Amino acid sequence: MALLSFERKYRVPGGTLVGGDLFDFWVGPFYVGFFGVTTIFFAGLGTLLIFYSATLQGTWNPWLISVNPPPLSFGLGPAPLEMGGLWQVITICALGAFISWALREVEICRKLGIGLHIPFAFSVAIFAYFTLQVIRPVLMGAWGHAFPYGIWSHLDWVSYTGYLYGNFHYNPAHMVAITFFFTTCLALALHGSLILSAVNPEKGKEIRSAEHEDTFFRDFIGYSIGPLGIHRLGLFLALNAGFWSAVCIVISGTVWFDQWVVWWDWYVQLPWWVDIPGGVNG
Ligand code: UQ2
Repeated sequence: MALLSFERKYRVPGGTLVGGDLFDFWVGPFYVGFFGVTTIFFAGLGTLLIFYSATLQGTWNPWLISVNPPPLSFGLGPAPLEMGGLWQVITICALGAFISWALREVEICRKLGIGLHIPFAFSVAIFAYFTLQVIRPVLMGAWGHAFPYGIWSHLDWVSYTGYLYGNFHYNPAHMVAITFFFTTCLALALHGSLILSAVNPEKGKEIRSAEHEDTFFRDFIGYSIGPLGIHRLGLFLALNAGFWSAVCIVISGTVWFDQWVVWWDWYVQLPWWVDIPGGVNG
């Protein structure tokens, strides 16, 4: 079936979570729904407020625009608009837009009768943002611990926050997160190259099938995870990358306050080598 007629066939009413059939329509190729309306509202308002914030800041240099959270002294209270209040409203708009976007994904999945894997996966990204901007600042007692909305300024925040704990690469959860990011790249490189190799046979030959893909890896390493398995693995790796990133930042400044290298003292002080000559105790 041609793609466009397929889309028309599956442009079915129903499956909405909110609003019944009130917003159950399409604009061009885009499904709207109640959450399409709320996405536009939050994204539009948030963007306008970023521009308003830039006028207060007095720069239109895109690298230098920065919407900053309130100073630490404001704690978890509301701040005046020009002193972090805009950041607070923009953060609410961002979360409103992200969550609306996820729920619009849910409605589309329900219409099509497919699983909820995509909104679930996107929710992990929202969770990582929520951890940085809400959970950790609340645990630490001030919105000022969240990151600013600016291209340059958020990089400065990452650098500052990293060095606050010495060398962030010693954070064990950071190590786990990076390992998942790298393994995600490995899996996608293997998968992308395998698929392209199968669908790009010599000129005039038929494209190769899943059996060829399996056989390549069985010949090569004695094991194939399979065409469904590689996608399960990919999703698992990618979601874990986001999840452990959230863990590595939320534990910094809430349950761990020292330099991260100090965390490894438990290893250096294991009883079987803590007292050897030339060891940490001399
Ligand atoms: C595979 C398979 C695919 C794939 C890939 C593999 C036919 C089209 C890439 C090979 C993947 C393996 C062996 C797992 C590698 C493990 C890690 C942690 C990266 O077997 O089935 O389907 O795309």
